[in-house]
Amino acid sequence: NSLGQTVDLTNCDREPIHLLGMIQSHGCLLVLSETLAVLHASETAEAWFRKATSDLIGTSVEDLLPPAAFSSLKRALSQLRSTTQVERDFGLELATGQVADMAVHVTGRTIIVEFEPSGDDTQRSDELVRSAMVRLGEARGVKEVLDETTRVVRQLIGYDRVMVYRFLDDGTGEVVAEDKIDGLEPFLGLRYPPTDIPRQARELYKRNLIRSIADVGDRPSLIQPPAAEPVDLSFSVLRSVSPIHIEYLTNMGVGASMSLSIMRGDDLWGLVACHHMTPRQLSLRTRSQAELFARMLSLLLESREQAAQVVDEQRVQALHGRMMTAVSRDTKAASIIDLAPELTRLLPSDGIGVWIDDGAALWGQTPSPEEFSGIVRFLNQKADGSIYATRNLAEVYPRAADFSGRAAGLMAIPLSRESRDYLVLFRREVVSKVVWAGNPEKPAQLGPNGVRLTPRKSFEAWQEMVRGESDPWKGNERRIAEVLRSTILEVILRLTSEAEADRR
Ligand code: BLA
Repeated sequence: NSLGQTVDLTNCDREPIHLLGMIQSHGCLLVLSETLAVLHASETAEAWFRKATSDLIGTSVEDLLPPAAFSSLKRALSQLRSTTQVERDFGLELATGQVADMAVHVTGRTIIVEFEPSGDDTQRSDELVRSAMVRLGEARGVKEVLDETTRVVRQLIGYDRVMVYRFLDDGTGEVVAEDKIDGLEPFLGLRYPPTDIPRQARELYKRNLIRSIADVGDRPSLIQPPAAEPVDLSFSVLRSVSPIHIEYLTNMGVGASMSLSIMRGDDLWGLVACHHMTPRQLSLRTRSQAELFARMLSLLLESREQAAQVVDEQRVQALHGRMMTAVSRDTKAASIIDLAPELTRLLPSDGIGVWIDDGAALWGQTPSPEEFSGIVRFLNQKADGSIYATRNLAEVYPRAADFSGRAAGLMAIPLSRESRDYLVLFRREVVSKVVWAGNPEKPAQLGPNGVRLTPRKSFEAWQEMVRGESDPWKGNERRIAEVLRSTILEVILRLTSEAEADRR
């Protein structure tokens, strides 16, 4: 390959997966010049056009296609405005009598035209998408939307397993929703390291929102003649698959795979990841419907997350009110700890500690009172009056290693401007929280990179990576904490000035 070396587990984020020079063999690909002459063709094109590849090269595509198909191609080309756009048309009759679906896009100075067999799975898909969007629109919260997503996508494409895989800030991912046939081991709730979907693959999925692998056992078709600079297949609907990923899917017993990108603005929020245990070729039309669905899902999710944020703001407001009452001139730690259930609803945590005037109160899973006072001394050294958050306290405060099972990460909100008093939210080690629920049986056959490329080993790799760490404190959670902090400071300021007025 163009990396000039073998791809293995150590360098796969550098594998140029868009430059492999091959496509999946159920279709054919032509690279055309600006004058519509064939420059390169996949080996499969011989069967599609009943011509040897050497005869195809140099031929005008007009001479290869019946008039209707050719005018469809011209129409598609006239629609193209950017290099991120792929035009499609369906049910075109080719010279061989074969009925094909076509995808057309531009890369650099060349035009890429791809043909695939037209499927018979397309009849109901428009209606399925409509009905799916209605059901999804009725799902209230984010979690409900994701659960419903796995059901409707499985209905649309008929795969054995459909998951929603969400990316976390550290590049790891979590299976947050799943719908599957009985008998498959569940992956719901499991986490995976960033390497499982390497950086360049994630970049690609941001630009091309659907990735389909029709047959994991396929022998890909070479694009001929090989070019000095391999054709950029980023937007190809037939792009062949990295051998590493093929090995992963094979080890998993998967026959076909498809992923839809869920976008949040310009970021990849997650994937709808779908597996079929045997090869399965979805028509381009059904895949286009799935892509349309994913585009609408991204918008819907964004609006649901915004709604959830409004609810959070209302909760902060409500809490503000109760804080006002709890924080008084002679505030005791115990009066704030009463708010723990509400606090943990806003800022998911496993335990809470409050430290005021050398008095401590603890709630839920926390360090012991002695350990807590050690933490407070540590915080006092750090203190600059702002919020302090870490997912791995032991890294900066080694004694925390003793209690990382109970409290691996914390977020400390200073309760006074001198910042000797704190509200501390604790999170336990995430590894001890997420457990593999599935069947520990070994897969029957393994590829050259062995067990590492299986979901179970991959899960273990994630465990290694995050050992001693809690779930990260997300940006919006820090913002909520910031609001709480200023609420509390405001109250304290008012109390101080009242006290001063009393004195005068
Ligand atoms: C791609 N890896 C992917 C994709 C998924 C995963 C969903 C998108 C392509 C697809 O739809 O099949 C990962 N799939 C998972 C995970 C689960 C799952 C985590 O079902 C869990 C249930 N993969 C590895 C390692 C490497 C790797 C260690 O596990 C490299 C060292 C590479 N994964 C890899 C590459 C791709 C990929 C290169 C891109 C494939 C492509 O689009 O060509």
